[in-house]
Amino acid sequence: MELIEHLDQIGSPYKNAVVTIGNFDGVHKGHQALLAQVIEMAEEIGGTSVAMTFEPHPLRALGISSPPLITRHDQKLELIERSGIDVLLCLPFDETFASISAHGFIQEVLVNKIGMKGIIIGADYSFGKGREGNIGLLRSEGKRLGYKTVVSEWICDSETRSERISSTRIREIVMEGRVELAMKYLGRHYQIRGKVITGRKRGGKQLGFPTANIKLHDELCPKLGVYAVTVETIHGNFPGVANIGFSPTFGDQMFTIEVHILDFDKDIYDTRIRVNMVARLRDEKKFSNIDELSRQIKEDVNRAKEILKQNGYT
Ligand code: RBF
Ligand code: MG
Repeated sequence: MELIEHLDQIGSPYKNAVVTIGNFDGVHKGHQALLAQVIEMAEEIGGTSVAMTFEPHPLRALGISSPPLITRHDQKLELIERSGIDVLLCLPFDETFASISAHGFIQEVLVNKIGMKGIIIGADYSFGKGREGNIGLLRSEGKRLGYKTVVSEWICDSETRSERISSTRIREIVMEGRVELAMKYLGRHYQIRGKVITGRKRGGKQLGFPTANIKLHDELCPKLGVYAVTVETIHGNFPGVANIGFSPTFGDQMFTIEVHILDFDKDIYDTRIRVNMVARLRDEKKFSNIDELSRQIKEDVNRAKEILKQNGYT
């Protein structure tokens, strides 16, 4: 995949570019379907598949707050690359973009600069100054400028068939701790990333369950509680149990995200790890003593092992 971070990097227009534009936060099943359609149409016309997104998020660039990202820049890039798209335009949403008219954007940027011959977008997409760029405008300009416009259908929950898969919905689901459902909508487990930092050093000594404490890189944190997870480390992938919360048994009210990695004894301080949230086991509880908490964690470990085995991880 070619990554373009500024329009100036494009020398000549791409051959028969088929374009999609969006925030793609989460790169969820709906986005994946859209990207696949773009790749398919590009193949049909012997062209180039192109995805366009803005970094940082246009609302933030304008100083307006926006919800926590499901996938930050680095992960979004990886996932779009994995989709098989030829070119990713990841552009700064600067003055030029904020002030360009929808007409100007279509003609100058999409058609002249990128070489667009086809565009596939979701039904709710709008762009340009005052959001005046919409499907209607794309269609009418397409006739004049010689490109095809395709509006992509919504992808819905495969069981309920009614609930639309959207970034907004996935954010809610993750915040509710429903990581199993998030997995269905994302087509992969919800993942958090971060660096392993020094904790209170009591997990191993006092509880018998040492934990890697994570300084969260992500914006969206799942609901507090205990989860069965898989952990990607510099030493490979391992099953684990994670706790997100305040360790109320100890009463020091410090928020931590920590993971006990099963059958693991390596030093991973200061390295980056990725934690895939497979299943939610329970709420965090205040135990009357450390032994009770320790017994509960042992049970959590056994349940996690079972669940991960069922899912084919161990
Ligand atoms: N601390 C609590 O106070 N209540 C809990 O229910 C709780 N559950 C945990 C479950 C797991 C799987 C792990 C790894 C930790 C849990 N902890 C819980 C956090 C524990 O108190 C913490 O790891 C140690 O205090 C070390 O910081
Ligand atoms: Mg720890």
